[in-house]
Amino acid sequence: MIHDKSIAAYEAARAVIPGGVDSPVRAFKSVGGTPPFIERGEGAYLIDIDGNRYIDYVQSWGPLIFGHCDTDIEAAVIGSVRKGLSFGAPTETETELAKEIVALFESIDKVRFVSSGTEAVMSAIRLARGFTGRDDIVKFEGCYHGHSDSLLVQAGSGAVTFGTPSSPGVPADLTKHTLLAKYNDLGSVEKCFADASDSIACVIIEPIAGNMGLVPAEEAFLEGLRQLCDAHGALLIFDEVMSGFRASLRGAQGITSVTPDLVTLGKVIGGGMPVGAFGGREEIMNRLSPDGPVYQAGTLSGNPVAMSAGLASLRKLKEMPSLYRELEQKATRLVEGFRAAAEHFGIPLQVEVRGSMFGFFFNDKEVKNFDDALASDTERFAAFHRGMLESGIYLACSQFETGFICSAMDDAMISETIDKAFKVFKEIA
Ligand code: KE4
Repeated sequence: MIHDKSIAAYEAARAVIPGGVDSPVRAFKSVGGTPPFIERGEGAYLIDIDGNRYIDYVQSWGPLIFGHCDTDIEAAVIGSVRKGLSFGAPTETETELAKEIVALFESIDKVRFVSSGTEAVMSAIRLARGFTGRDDIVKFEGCYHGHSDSLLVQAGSGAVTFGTPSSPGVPADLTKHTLLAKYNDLGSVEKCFADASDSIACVIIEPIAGNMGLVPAEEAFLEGLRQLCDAHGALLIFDEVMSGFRASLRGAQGITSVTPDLVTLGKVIGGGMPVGAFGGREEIMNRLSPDGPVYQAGTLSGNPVAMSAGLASLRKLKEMPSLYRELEQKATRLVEGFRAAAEHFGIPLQVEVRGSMFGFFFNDKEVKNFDDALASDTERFAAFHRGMLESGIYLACSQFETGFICSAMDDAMISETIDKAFKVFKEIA
């Protein structure tokens, strides 16, 4: 593949944008090489400015469950744009999207929209602190909840890639209120409550972790979190920014029997436009300004164009009841194909699937938490990623991310990807 134009574009970008990107993981630092600059998307494909075509398993890190340029979402956006881009005033489209989410998530009586997952989580944490009158929060090593200060502690996703899980610029005075526990290890959470029981406002978790690679929480572990939060008067927050509408039509809550007190959402609910949301029980949500004392605001929150994209996305998902089973079957065939190909060349590979989400670790041990994930062979991951990219397969550019299947992918694409993986595993064995 030729990448001359992307190489030039990357240099030009680096002159005026830090690292040449607007989000660190896009810089390909952990896999090497120049990130392709994208010209356009087309269904399941990305086309870069050098004309290279890739089957896209990233889909903008999750939002594009129908692939690129979905005609229904496009029509909704164009229709909305023609009425104006933004009003800074209420529109009925916000109410319509809120009703769709409330109808799907029994844990959500009311929901507020913001413009990113980070904003959704930051606001949910403030609401939990305001509702309980407590300051401390519990998060899990390897879980990523966006880049707000309190949560950039042992975070996953790009923060891991850069080896600075606790970023400079975050005051220790702030992170002293962030207690760390180990994923799938209830004893580590019991210890947090033993040390700080009456000061813990909430426990926040990705119920299906997608930012240390794909690592689902065990059902008994989630049940234990529920019991601990109830026993100590803390709120349980499910961060479903990624898993919401990706693991199932009801996110992880469509798979686990555990009900959280607050939920954060994003990605798919914007259909590719900037949308985040947080929701929960009415008694908690009513504490939010303007009815309640907990302040939270945003100029472009509930932007009508973004709402229209999200509404079209969710309404389409509701009309396709068999979609998640089909996507899960494709995801399973893909990673089982990867595993068989890797093992043929003596390369140990752990694989995982939840709905349309898939992950694989270059690791000879099952991955149950962040320490397990960190023991993966990231060099071999990088070599695999480079080989697949050069073969026209666009995978998440870090071992600590998750891949996605979209409805625009057919069985031939999955077979093509497996065939190409076989060749790359042979090269890197
Ligand atoms: P954003 O602020 O990036 O919209 O959402 C933050 C966030 C919150 N919670 C979870 C569970 C998330 O996965 C994310 C963001 N996910 C990453 C991908 N691992 C976004 C990609 C990026 O940082 O560029």
